Amino acid sequence: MAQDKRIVILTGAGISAESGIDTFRSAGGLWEQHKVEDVATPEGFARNPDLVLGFYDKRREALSGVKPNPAHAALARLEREFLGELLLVTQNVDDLHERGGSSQVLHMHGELKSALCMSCGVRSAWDAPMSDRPPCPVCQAPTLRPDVVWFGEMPYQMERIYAALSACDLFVSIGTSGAVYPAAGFVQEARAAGAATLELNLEPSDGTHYFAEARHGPAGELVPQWVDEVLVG
Ligand code: BJW
Repeated sequence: MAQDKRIVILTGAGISAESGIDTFRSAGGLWEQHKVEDVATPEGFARNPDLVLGFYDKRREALSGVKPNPAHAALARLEREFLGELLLVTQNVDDLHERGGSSQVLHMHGELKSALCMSCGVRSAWDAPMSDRPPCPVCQAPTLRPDVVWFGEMPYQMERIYAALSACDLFVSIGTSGAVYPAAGFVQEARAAGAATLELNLEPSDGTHYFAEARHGPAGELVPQWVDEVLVG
C-alpha cells in the first residue's frame, strides 16, 4: 500500500476484547448476559430506564480498569505516520482508541463518556453515573441518557462515512461480526467504489465473503503486523 492512498478503517468490539472488554455476540458476551431488546433499544429504555442506565453506568465505570492493547496502539501509529488520508470509524463506545493515541476517531455508535439530553438535545462530555438522574449541564433538566446509538436509531455521521467509503482505496474491517447494519454494509460500499477490502478478525465474520482478503487471529497480533506492512509501503 503506497503512502498516498486513502484508507477507511472500521473497528468493532473485537479490537477491545484483548483489553478485557466483553464483546456482544461471543459466548459469554454482553448479549448472553442481557436481552438486547431490554438494554439497547429506545423501547427498552422507555420500559425500564433504571435497568438501562445501570447497564451503561457499569460499563462506563469499568473503563477505568482497562487499558488499550497493541491493536489500538498500532492504529494510533498509523494515524501519526501514514502520509495518505485515514478515517478511523469505530462502532465501539469505549475510549480505548483515544487512550491508545488516536486523535481522530469517529464513534458512529456514540460514546460511554458522553451524555445526550432528551430535553435540549445537547451532547455533553460525561464521566459519572446517570442512574441518579443528574441534571443536564446545559439546561439542568434531569433527562440525560447514554449518548449511544440503539437499534432503530440513526448512527452518527453517516454522510461523512459514506463519502469516505465512496472515495477510498482500501477498506479494513477489524474485530466486528458483520451482524449489525449499516456498518455491516460498508464493505459492499467500498467494493462498489473499487476499493481493496481486508478483514482482520478472530474468525470469519458474517460478511467475510465480501472481502477480497481476510486474515483471522487476534487483533493484538494482526493489526500491528498489517500497520507495519502499510508503513513500510
Ligand atoms: C475478535 C477478537 C480479537 C473477538 N481479535 N477479533 C434487517 C436487515 C438489515 C438491517 C436491519 C434489519 N432489521 C433491523 C435492521 C437495522 C439494525 C440491524 O442491523 N439489526 C441487525 C440485528 C440485523 N440496525 C440499526 O437499527 C442501526 N440503525 C439503523 O439501521 O438506522 C437506519 C439507517 C438507514 C440507512 C443508513 C443508516 C442507518 C443502529 C444499530 C445500533 C447498534 N447498537 C449497538 C449498541 C451500541 C451501544 C452499546 O455499546 O451498548 O452497537 S448493538 C452492538 O452491535 C453495538 C456494536 O457496535 C454493534 C456491532 O457489534 P460488533 O462490534 O461487531 O461486536 P460483536 O460482538 O458482534 O463481534 C465481535 C467480533 O470480534 C466477533 O466477530 C469476534 O470473533 C471478534 N473478536 N475477539 C479480533 N481478540
